[in-house]
Amino acid sequence: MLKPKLRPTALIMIALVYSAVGDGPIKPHPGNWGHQKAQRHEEQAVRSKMDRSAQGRTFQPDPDMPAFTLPDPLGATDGRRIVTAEEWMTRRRPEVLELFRKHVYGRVPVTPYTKSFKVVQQDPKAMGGAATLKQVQITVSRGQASLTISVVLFIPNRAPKPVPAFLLICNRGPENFDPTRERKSEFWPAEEAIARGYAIAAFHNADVDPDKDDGFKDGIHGLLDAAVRPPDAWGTIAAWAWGASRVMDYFETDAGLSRDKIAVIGHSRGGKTALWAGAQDERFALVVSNDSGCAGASLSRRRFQGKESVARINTSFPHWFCETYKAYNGREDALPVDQHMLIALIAPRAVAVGSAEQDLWADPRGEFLSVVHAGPVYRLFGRRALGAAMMPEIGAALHGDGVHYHIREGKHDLTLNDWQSYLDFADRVFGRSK
Ligand code: GTR
Repeated sequence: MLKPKLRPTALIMIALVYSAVGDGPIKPHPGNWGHQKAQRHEEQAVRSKMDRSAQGRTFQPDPDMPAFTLPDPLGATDGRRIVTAEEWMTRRRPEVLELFRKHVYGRVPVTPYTKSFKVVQQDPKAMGGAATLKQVQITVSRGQASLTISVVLFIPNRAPKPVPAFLLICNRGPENFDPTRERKSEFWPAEEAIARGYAIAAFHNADVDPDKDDGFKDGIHGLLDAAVRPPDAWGTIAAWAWGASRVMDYFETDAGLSRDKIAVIGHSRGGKTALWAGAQDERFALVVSNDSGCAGASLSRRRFQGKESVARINTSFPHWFCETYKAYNGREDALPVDQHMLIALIAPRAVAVGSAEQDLWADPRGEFLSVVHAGPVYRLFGRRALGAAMMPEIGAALHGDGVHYHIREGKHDLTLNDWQSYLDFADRVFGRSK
């Protein structure tokens, strides 16, 4: 539980200049990319301490990891190399998006539907006068059937409008985004965001699609799916991502919000969802993945004991992805993509990835390396990325100008510490840093 008044963590910002060198077992693609390119660019990132645990302790390497080769984000399927930002946007990016649709998350059906927004409650003096509360219902209908996504949104009163906003795809119970603020949760620290001049919103993923393997009968699948689902039909993660875009549709109508400064954030299965939402929907200016792990930020090809594999995730959660993804159970090397390419789809927009030291199931180093290996795409846009050599120490963050990575001590969770680091990065991305 949070205390009503939260102390912002003091930031110690120091410039950290580092050059990229190899990271153990990764073999770069036989093309001229990755490490070689990164080595030529001495990169600058700004390090910020997140908490007292940042005392030079680093994440333990995994020397026994088998070697692997990543697919080249800049190698187009016709064999040509992508060398400009324009080529990436017009040729390679659509190709990579399509690969993720076809092989991992699945395709949204083209079934027509109608959509309406209703502000069902508004309180201009919420949070002791600090914020305006809006409760919004987004209703999606097809014929007589409909589905409603309930959104809780707080907008700061003492900030010039429009304001930037964070949207949490909440994969925990709705008590985590209590509109009454009687229950407070670090998972969605609304008072902290409001104090920093951000609007903050959340919806419950189950409103869009309940998180269970029910043969895609309920939720938005029940409403929009064809009678026979093809092997690349969307899974539940894609459904939640679609839901985040419907909330964005509403945001575009709300004059209090800066439509070009919207961040989408999720934790774990919600973090996978945030990445896929941000990859597809270019209206999200900042995409935040917290402890998202397998099929989120972490590289699938890194195989070491203790992390979740493609086979395991497809067995435990057979409804999360498209059917075709199961063909890669135990065959990660055969995937035409790896997760660094999902991060790259967000370029040149901002992306933030956070890990927790004890969260080996999500593979913190694999999450870091995805950000690093999305670097060649960020560099096409002249944006600083992160070099391959150094994970930040535990309890610290690295902010590039397009990408952010942090690792904090502790276990799998979305904590106030994580949020403060993401808000610090958002301040930089949205030009709000002092
Ligand atoms: C785990 C799952 C992870 C992660 C996590 C969560 O059981 O294996 O991929 O999504 O759940 O969402 O908390």
